[in-house]
Amino acid sequence: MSKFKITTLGQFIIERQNEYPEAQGAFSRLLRDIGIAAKVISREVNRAGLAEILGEAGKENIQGEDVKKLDIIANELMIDCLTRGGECCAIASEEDDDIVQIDSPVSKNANYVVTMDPLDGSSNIDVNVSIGTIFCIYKRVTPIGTPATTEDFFQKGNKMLAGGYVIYGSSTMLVYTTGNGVNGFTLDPSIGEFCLSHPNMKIPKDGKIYSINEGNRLEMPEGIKDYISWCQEADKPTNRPYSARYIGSMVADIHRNLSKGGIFIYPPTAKVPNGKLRLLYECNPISFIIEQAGGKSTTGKERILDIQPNDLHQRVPIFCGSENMVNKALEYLNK
Ligand code: AHM
Ligand code: MG
Repeated sequence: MSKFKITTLGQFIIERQNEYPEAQGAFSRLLRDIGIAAKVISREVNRAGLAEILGEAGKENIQGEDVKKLDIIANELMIDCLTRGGECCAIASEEDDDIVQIDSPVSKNANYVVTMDPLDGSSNIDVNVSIGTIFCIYKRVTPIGTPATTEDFFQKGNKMLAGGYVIYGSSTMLVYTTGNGVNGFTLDPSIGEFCLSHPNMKIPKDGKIYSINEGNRLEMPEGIKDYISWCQEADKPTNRPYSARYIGSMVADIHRNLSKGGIFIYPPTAKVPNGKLRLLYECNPISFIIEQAGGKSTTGKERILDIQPNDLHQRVPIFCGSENMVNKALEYLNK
């Protein structure tokens, strides 16, 4: 028997594709295309400091060329890979106001749409802190061969075929689910492949970490202020006080809490009554992963994945993570 035990993302997708009637070749190729884009974005993120692509878009670099911001580069790379792959007919991106139609001969029969935040955590891009890419795949609902419409994107999260994120951290990891558990792959730069490193990821039911931007505390609903106070109280049996950890990149905060247990909250505040995070690009894919890992994700009023979207850039509050912790936060919110 071979000692070569690595399972690459490509191998894994092919091995698993028979498990899903929805996930035959085309869908597998689409996931593969996202994996390719992730590798290129990872390379760009790693050499960003050298390549002068940090900072503001529109400014000139020393060669007098226009500097493109890293999130714009990531957006273009994702669109490019999805266009070349031929399986995606349209994309809704956090970076674009409207749907991006893919109008290439290879995409004529494309049956899928993708929503994405190509580079999440914009405040961390320039300062060498973990950032991420987030994506969802849906089957289109309008006829193949016609231009995609918002109808294709206004599908509830529970219709999603796949959701995932890539974290560009101390290593680059791709984590995704197709509704049958969550699997994580670490990029091995020496062979340029994502390798299965975290099979069947599960979020602990309880944790000791709460992640919320406490700078906004005075603007939060009373229930959330009280919940934060509860997290900070000393109580040995419930492992309190909890630790506060807030990176400011949703992907990184979620990835840590998924691994260790914890709760992530972006609440409604006086300034942002619907929260800050976007349903289509951020909350839906992350909620699918957290639920598939055994956790819970809600706006405080309803399950995120059951929300009927009505705007591409719709925002919703989110309480997401270890089930018991989310339930406790809801208890306070609804008091
Ligand atoms: P972005 O899409 O502009 O990067 O904003 C999303 C990010 C999330 O990654 C993070 O959780 C949140 O914004 C942090 O916001 P705040 O600084 O208001 O706490
Ligand atoms: Mg974002």
